[in-house]
Amino acid sequence: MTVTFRREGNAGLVELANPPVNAMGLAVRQGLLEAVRWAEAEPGLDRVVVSGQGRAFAAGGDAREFDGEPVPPHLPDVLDAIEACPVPWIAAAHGVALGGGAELMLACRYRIVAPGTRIGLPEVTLGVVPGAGGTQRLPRLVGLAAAVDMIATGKPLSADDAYEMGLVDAVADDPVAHALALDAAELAARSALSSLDGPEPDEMAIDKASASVARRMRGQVAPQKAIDLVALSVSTPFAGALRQERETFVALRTTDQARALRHIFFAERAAKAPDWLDAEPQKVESAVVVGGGTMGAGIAYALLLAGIAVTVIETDADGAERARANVARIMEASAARGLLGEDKRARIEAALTVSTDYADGASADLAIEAAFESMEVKKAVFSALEEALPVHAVLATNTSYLDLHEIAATLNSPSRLVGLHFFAPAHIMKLLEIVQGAATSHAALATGFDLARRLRKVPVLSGVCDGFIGNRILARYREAADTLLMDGATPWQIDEAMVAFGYAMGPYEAQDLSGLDIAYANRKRQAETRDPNRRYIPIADRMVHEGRLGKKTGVGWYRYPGGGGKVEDPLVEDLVAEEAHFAKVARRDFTSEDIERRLLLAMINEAADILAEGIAQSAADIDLVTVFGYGFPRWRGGLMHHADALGVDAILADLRALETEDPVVWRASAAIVACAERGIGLAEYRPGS
Ligand code: 3H9
Repeated sequence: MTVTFRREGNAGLVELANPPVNAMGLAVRQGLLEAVRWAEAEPGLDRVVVSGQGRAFAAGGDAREFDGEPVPPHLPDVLDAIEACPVPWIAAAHGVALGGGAELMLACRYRIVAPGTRIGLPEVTLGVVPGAGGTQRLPRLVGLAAAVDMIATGKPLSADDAYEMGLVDAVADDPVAHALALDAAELAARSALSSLDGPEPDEMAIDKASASVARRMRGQVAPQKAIDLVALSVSTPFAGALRQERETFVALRTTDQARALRHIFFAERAAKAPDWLDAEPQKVESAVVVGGGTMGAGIAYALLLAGIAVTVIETDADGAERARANVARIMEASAARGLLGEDKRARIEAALTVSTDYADGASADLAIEAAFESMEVKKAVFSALEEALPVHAVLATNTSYLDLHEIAATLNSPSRLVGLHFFAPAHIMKLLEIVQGAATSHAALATGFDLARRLRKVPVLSGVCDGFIGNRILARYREAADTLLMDGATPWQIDEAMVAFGYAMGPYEAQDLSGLDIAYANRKRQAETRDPNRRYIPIADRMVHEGRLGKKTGVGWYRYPGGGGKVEDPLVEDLVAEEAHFAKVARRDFTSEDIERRLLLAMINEAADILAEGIAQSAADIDLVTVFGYGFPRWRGGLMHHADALGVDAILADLRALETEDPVVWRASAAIVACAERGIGLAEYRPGS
């Protein structure tokens, strides 16, 4: 039974019982309708109290059903029946009431929530609009401005905020008991929200919401549609507006954007330790972080937030004080944003030690090395860690590029070593690449996955290769961009094309922010092993030689006068033209479509190689890496999801066409060829299959 109902005195008690979060699929909708019919037939009831079993009231419509045809009874009809029931319904919610769950509350005559409940209409984050009356009942209850803000952003409200706004009638520790104690006459006098007049017009609120989604949710279709529907509530009769809402919801469900957003939603939830791991994670109560620079301080803060005591090791006393200041700066910024209260801050400060002596971390269960990217430095760090830390401690490196196997070879027990690749800022970015070396033990891997869970990060398993999953794809993206630059495009044209695709910024602006020197050092490191037949574009090297390291030097691909916003720099165009002249390249024009196509193909082809080599476990893992670590637009579902939307046949045809231009760079990946031959998408491809 996914919905139970029983009588207690004059009250009907209805409970959603569809674990884990009471998603409102077909069985729940049928159960609710049965409960309505039961309440209608039951003599002498003066109220029906609906609540949720387990940890939530209801997480909304069952998104797993959204790929198929809608099956009746449809949620809007069920909620209409609840609203029309002669016995008044009361919502008694706890945990979360989201999407259809919040709409169920709005169909009731009275709404009570437990403290800590989150109430929201997050449909736009799944690429749809509220489809069961939310866009019409909410503005009638709380007014146009509050409703449009909540629906357009999809952000849930706290119980207190919902109460203040008038969305809920009471906040009570035991919402069901509170519902049972309500005065029956007062309850009977309450009106259904659908019978109320529409809200006062508020064009400013609508314009503000439109401007905000155009900026913050650029490229996405659902948010503006949701705003348009809320605007209808002012003067369109309820039934007609509800029909339009339903049509919009049904049409959006199967759009590419909604499919992509659902894909990422479920992929994120599926990102867990793989089934084949047969060891328990090491319990981590205290950790060592080696290196207190930007990355190390961010990692230390993330660990501290999760309740892990941290010792940051630095090379000298100045370094140790800088490390403490770096963590303090992050705390300051978090406190300023209201994310860190006084109590928690005091606890964190007490749990942080900075030191120059590895012996101060002697009781740690985990060490994360975030020191300078030099093999010699890493080797020295790990031999010191192995000497100082207990044998059970897991040793992790945050290296972005260096060979995990070479580091492991210096350890007495290489099985203790795992890669934990964080992304800057480490306390904010959700991605954690967990790198498995040939010798890495299952216990070390399990510890990495457990840590990701505690830090609320999205873990993705990666094998060992240059750059692991994410940076290896990034290197190809930049190589393809530099080739376009050499052959005729400008950095601003390339950036604009990728921003139009959906990135927050293009590859050149992004490099200016992170600094051109890091990629330069990598290219130098790779010089000896680089394929001599592969075309090499020296423009980025020349930029570094000329001191154009990016925003930190005031000039990079762009200029930043006075440390402010970016300005296109004609000197860069001259520099590029000169390099093209030296290389005897006849430059030509590229359209935005050309640019987008080439950059995406370069990334997709590299990612397909990463799959074929077994470095990534699945296409969905690559999607998570690109969305949570590299700014690939979430609403396109990640790089491989987007590739499958383009179609492997089309991708292969494009690669074959480009192969005539450069057979080394555009050689089609074996995984793409295999998918095309077998008629499957990259999502279904498994290495060795
Ligand atoms: C909607 O309501 C449309 C209506 O307006 C109109 C309809 C006609 N569907 O996240 P967790 C699964 S659209 C299906 O790990 P938490 C989830 O996949 C919906 N499944 O737990 C996972 O499965 P598994 C609007 C769902 O405690 C399990 O439940 N609602 C749904 O960290 C546990 O989830 C939303 O957008 C769903 N709607 O977080 C809310 N929700 O165990 C989306 C969850 O197999 N959901 N599952 O991996 C959330 O934000 C979070 O899941 C929630 C719980 C906060 C509820």
